[in-house]
Amino acid sequence: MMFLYPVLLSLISSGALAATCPSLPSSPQLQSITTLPDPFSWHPLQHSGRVTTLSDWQCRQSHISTLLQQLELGTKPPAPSSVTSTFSQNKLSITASNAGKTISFTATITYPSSGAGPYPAMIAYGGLSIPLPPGVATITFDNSQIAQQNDQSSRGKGLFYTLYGADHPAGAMMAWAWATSLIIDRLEATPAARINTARIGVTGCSRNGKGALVAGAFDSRIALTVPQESGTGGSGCWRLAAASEGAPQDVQTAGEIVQENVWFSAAFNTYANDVDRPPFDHHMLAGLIAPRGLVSIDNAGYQWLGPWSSLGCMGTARLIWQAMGVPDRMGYSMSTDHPHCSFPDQQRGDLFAFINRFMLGMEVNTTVQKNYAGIAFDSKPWVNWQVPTLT
Ligand code: MCU
Repeated sequence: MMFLYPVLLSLISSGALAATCPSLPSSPQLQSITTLPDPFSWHPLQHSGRVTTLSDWQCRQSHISTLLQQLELGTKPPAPSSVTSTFSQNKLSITASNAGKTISFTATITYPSSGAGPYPAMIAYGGLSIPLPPGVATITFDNSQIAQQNDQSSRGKGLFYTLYGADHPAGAMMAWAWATSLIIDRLEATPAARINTARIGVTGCSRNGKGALVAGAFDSRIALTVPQESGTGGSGCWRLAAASEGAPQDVQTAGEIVQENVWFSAAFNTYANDVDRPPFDHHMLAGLIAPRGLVSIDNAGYQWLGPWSSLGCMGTARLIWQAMGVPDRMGYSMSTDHPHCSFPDQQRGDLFAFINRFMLGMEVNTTVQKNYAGIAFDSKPWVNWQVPTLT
């Protein structure tokens, strides 16, 4: 005992012992929650008290990640047994094999016109629809080739499902997140590509914005996540969309979204008309990104996107960064009406502050909470929990 004591002390101070994290029950008992769920409660784990320390919060984040995968998004598989890549000109061609199946896809890099690299890089689903300051590379890949997203008939179609089988539980967004992680893996292994993998961003607009949020939530190497006009299923919360539907025009809801497309796991169909049941909402999906950088770019011009829902949902998400002591790492910008996915000048400074800080490493102020359209969200009926100061 005498000589074990110093070992014990050093284990505690290194965090190795503090990292005990109880596992969730395999079929958690869900209860109906009509407000935005408390990110800092342990529900549905039977546990007294709330999350109070940063190490508890890490554990709780892993629970939230598991629950989101189980009930909404489907599981993200680890990199398959064999992944190789070749790099030529500006193309990274990736080949992945699993259980006798092989697929290939390509990511295309557009380099800044000056400097030698390694460069920070923004991964843009389907193509870039935000401006970037000089010095940032762009990486595009065809996410719809990885998992199709035409309509309900797209379920199980795309390269991801060729590899893992058409009945894999991952919805399209989780399949794209998997491909995004593979791209980052191969960039790490390919110095000739001259990308600084500690300064990766991910973005996309609309449906691809929903996907960008998921990618950022499920790969901790992504330094900055930029969902653009992602609406319901992205920066919006299911419960808020349900509450604002029909007032005065249609807001997209979970019930509609699962009919329209295959962005979510088929497992989510059970909850699409019962959105009070999942022990999370999208403030907690966003909260998986904390303490990394997130800036949500939204557009007040389309009721279908649920602007009130996005404003309220992301404002609530920011409380998670606040609890971690870093509220300025999460930004919000809601523009006035403009055409969908055409980035307005109004939001340029808000976006660039985040890129400058998290991708270009500049010391800039990222306290960005912009609501140009002046939408009012009263959090009182929706947030009935206190924000802890995690220690
Ligand atoms: C905002 O994202 C979607 C929306 O969820 C769909 O209902 C609509 O059909 O398409 C939007 C989109 O991706 O537009 C490009």
